Amino acid sequence: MRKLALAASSLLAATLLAPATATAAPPGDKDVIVRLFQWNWPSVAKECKDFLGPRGVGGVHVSPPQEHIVRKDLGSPWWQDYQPVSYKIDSRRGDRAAFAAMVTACKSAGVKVYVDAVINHMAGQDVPGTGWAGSRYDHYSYPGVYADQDFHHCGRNGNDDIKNYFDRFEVQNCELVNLADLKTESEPVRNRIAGYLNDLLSLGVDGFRIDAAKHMPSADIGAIKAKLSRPAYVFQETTFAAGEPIVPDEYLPNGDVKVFAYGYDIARIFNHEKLSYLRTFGSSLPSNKAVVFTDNHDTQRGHPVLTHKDGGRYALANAFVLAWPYGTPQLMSSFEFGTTDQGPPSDADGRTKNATCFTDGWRCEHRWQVISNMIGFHNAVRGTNVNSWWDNGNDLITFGRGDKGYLVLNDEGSAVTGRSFRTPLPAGRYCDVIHGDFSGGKCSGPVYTVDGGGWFRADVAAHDAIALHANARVG
Ligand code: LAG
Ligand code: CA
Repeated sequence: MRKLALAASSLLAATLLAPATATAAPPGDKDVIVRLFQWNWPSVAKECKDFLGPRGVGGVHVSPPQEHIVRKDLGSPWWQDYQPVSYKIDSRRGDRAAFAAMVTACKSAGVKVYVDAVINHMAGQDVPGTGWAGSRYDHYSYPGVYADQDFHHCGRNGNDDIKNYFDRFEVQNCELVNLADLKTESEPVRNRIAGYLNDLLSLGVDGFRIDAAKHMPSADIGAIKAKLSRPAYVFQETTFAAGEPIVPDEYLPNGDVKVFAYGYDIARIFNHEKLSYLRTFGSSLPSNKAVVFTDNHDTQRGHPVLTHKDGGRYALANAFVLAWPYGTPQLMSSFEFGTTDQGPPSDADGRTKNATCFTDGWRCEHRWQVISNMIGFHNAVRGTNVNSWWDNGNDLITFGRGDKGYLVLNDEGSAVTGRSFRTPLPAGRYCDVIHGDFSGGKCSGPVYTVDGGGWFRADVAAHDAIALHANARVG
């Protein structure tokens, strides 16, 4: 199964452009974003201080902070949070004070905070209800926030739902799975949304992941962004399937876009094809506008991507993501789920429990040794180009980054033994951060000596890797 022919058109799209220099768009000198999916505010705050800051993560992408519906009858599914009821900052993850404290803690740990902003729609419930913070609502009525005239009623398909993704009008003016679709072209609606985002900015937030971006005309997002009180980093959820009229490129004037094909392509290459195909990995979108990821909360539920369930293969794929100079890497941090709808570990009231890594179903992929150590590699090689590429025409690849880093990925079914590798690194002793942690000048794993010609000798086990970089030199 592993050696399927190179046929898929998405790979062709993925290989159009050679990777450019790493000029990621998020502000600051650290660009890696970690997505702490569904983590509550005290846990995010603690993780910023204990781990994300010290490990050189640039930003944390947190789940929606606004008041949402409550579906205890369905076991409080995770997707409650994508059905806003008001813009009160009060959710299953904590109230306004807890949110503000989290932002302060992350900022003082040097980690920027990016909020998942659900602004295309409100809830999708057909019957009246009460939201998390006590706000009453009905399908097109959110007292004090929105009333019927603020919503689209597209008049199609009987129930106003989107059916035809090849019809631009329908995708942007009808309802995404029954979610009441806001008239983002209307000035009062834009002002209301901007008011919410400005409230978050006033609490110190640095930017936004724009949920369901493709369901709003790009110009509407631009008009809302123009109302922000200060500059904010924006990355947009722009899913795309071949042939659709709405393309991610349209959204570049507003900020960055998420490249979904990247995760599908990398999964296909690691699962069925050859790592040597990674030589020109990327997409037709400019590197400094692309946010890339192996998986996110949507794709890991039912799409052909690599996830924490793939174990070592997932770690190796993320090692490549972090070593390769295309796009801004976003790392996923998940909770285990048996069914698609299953929410995060919660108490009897539906409040999300503290995230405790590696227990209670919190998978904490961002803390896996390979992945977390490769954040250090990513930061060490920032701004350098790929060089010294070598592959065996199959599943063994190696490349350098400037004179700062070198990666060997062996996804062959057998070990490579006694081989010499030529790196662009200056002579010295380097910690292999795939197998060892580097701190205080010491390495807890194997150390390799690079000679004056850049060579070192090593064995690499099957489905394994070696990563050396300038900020992990021993002695
Ligand atoms: C997104 N990005 O653009 C989120 O990443 C994605 O997770 C959101 O859908 C979607 N846009 C809307 O914000 C999620 C679930 C849906 C869920 C929806 C609203 O994937 O399954 O729909 O959030 O909660 C659910 C039910 C639907 C129902 C709808 C309205 O699954 O069957 O029609 O609620 O009641
Ligand atoms: Ca819309």
